[in-house]
Amino acid sequence: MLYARGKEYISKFASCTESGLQCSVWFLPTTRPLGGVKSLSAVRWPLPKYDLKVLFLGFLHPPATAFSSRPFPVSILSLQAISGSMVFFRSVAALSKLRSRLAHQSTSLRSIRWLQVQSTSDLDLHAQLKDMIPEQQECLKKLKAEHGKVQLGNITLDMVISGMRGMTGLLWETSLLDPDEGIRFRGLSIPECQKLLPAASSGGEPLPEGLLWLLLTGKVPNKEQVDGLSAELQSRAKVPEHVFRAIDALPVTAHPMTQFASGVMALQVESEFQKAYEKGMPKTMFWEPTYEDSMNLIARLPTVASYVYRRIYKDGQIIPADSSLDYAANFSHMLGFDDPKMLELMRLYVTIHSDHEGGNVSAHTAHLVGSALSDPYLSFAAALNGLAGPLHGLANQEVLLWIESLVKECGEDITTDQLKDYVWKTLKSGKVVPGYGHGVLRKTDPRYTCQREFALKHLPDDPFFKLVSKLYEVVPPILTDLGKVKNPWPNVDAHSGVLLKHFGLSEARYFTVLFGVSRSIGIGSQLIWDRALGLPLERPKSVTMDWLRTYCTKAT
Ligand code: NMX
Ligand code: MLT
Repeated sequence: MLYARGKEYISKFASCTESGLQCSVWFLPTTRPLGGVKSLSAVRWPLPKYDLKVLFLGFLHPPATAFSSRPFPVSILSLQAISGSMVFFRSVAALSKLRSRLAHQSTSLRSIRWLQVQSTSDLDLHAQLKDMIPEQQECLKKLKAEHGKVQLGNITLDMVISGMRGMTGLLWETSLLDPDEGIRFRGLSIPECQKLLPAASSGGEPLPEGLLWLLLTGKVPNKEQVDGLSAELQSRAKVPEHVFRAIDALPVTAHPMTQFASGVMALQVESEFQKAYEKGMPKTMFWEPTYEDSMNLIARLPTVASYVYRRIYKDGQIIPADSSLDYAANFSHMLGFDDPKMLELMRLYVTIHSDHEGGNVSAHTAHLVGSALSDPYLSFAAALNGLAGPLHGLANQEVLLWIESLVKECGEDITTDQLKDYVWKTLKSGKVVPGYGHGVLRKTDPRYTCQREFALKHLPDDPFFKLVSKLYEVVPPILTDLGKVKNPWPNVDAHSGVLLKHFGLSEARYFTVLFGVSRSIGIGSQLIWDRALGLPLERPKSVTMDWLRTYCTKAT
């Protein structure tokens, strides 16, 4: 047992030797698993023989480990010798060896998120995946062999006829949603991502490329890796001419989501997966062309999306890409918005809309369509059509239109009573209050909260932001009074529109396209893993009302 920083202790969990170099994993029990990253990374322990410094940090999710009977997050510190570059590279090898040994050693350790990596090949995302995939395939195989018959819950008739709410039925590696806490991307909450993922400038919003890296590998990338990925996406971003012509075939009045989804369908002509499948390839290779398609798709969407925007709202005057900019900033630039604060907003926007576990309509659709071995373009186009529904992604459009019609009716200086009347009027007309409620969340969406924080920092006096804040006070009690709404709190869509409007992107009907560009990051990442893990065709059982009646009568 060793002591570090006063009261806290670290304890060696496992170690191995590679080329004479010892490599160890240490646990640091803490209730703030990620809070101390900076100070920890500066800590040195005078361990015998080696000058060790913390280079890696991850944390083990509850439940409790061998070190405690109560559940607490545990930081895992992988210590590495730093006495010379040779040693450095050998220690990387040692760490990899240790890592795969640990994965087999303990079931609880499989939930470790390895958050830092260091080596030259680590700059290559594809190489990293290639490394990780066999390990993850083994994990899944073992899980199935050892626990295949374990029940995850009881399916009730209610679940069957109420949109499968609460029914666990999908494997989705990239993110997980907690009803109270909200989304975690590979184990990291939004504030943790804001703290840990590289930003364009110090203290800024996370770069979505960093999130893409995290979703794909489970590791927090460093700035060098993110810059490399930005460059890779840029190199893949060329959109063939026929895509623009396909969009041009639609009337300019067509909904932006229709134009966008049509553009994605036109991109499908380029599918590597389809070509490779037609030629024939072993199942173990499926993930490779899926990777190519997903990365190309993610890279090309900003160009297609901005084309749609400029075509509809700016007389078709296209703005070329700026290769000096990162993914989100370049997207904003191509749309026509170069205010540095807007670039920051776009980075935050694209990061937080990217993934929301697997059961939401768009993600689930992509997963389902992909399970038929339809390529990522076909799968994602299908997802976009789900995202275009008003109960899902289109809600961001609905929110701004709803607030604008409120202002038109009552002016900007609206009283609380007027607001209440407006909400009730909406409900009595048979409509939902857009931006409120959720199929899984039972508290305020952390994506709402981080957008609110952005507004408080950058546009505290914006009249529409003030209205959104007032609605936050007025709507939840009314929805609670209705008695049937399971979650009266705001979701991501309640806030996004007023931020975009503040910086001049005020065309509400376009908003869902932005959501779509971002969602490609989560969907694309998971599609790669779907194929890497060899997930099968999705085909749940359906039954008739007669079947249910007979079954339930017999059962009771
Ligand atoms: N306004 C009015 N009624 C609502 C609302 C709302 N915001 N939210 C739920 N309800 C109603 C819902 O329509 C249902 O009524 P009924 O029994 O008469 O059919 C009842 O409350 C129970 O619904 P819940 O179980 O609370 O919610 P459910 O899981 O079925 O639906 C949403 C979730 C998100 C579809 C629903 O809350 C909603 O329609 N919200 C408004 C639209 C919205 O903001 N969607 C965006 C979701 C996030 N996203 O980006 O995708
Ligand atoms: C999403 O981001 O997909 C929405 O919040 C809807 C959901 O999670 O069901």
